[in-house]
Amino acid sequence: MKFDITLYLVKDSTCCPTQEAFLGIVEEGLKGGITLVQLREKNIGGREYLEKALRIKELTDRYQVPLIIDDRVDVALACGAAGVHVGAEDLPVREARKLLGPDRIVGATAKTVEAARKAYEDGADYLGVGAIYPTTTKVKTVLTSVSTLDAICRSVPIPAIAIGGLNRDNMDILQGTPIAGISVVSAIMKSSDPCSAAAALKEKVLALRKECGIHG
Ligand code: TZP
Ligand code: MG
Repeated sequence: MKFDITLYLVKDSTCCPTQEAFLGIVEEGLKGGITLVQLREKNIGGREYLEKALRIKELTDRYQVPLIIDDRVDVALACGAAGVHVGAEDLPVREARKLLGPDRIVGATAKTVEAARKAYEDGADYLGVGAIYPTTTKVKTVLTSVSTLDAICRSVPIPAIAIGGLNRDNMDILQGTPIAGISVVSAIMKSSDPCSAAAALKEKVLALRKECGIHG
């Protein structure tokens, strides 16, 4: 499946008091130019995960933005999502690909060139690399250097995105690194104006890509 990974919003709904508030922020971000959305829920059962996934999918469908489900291939299939994102402790990329078939998106986390190559060979469509900066988002991660990110970008033919603590004011660290996009939580979800925040982030990513000779 073709997808645009320029500005990838990752989020679980625990940030917001209600599901409506959560969806409202995501919608503002979509208006501002988010190109891909990941639903990332922890510690909930499959039924609740599916209900949340169906609600957010209704929204992303309206904006024709693909929805990715974190970890759960079963939930992704049940809600008709565009794909899944798997990390080191989740189903292996190869198994996710087998279950989802050739047409859906399989994203993988990679923190080393070796892991990136393996994920690519096993069928991943994109790589998430980070955390580039310390993050306040609840996530089990360690920092990944920009030089590792750069090496990963240059070692596989699939797009790689930077994630972790990124915002419009600290992205210059990515200058010269051929990323396909960035993934953020707080920079959009905690903004008082998620629409403008998304638009500014996107503009910045496009400028960084252009400097690297990546157009479009
Ligand atoms: N993986 C590495 S860092 C991170 C994930 C899911 C969270 C990024 O969140 P934020 O708020 O953009 O730092
Ligand atoms: Mg995971």
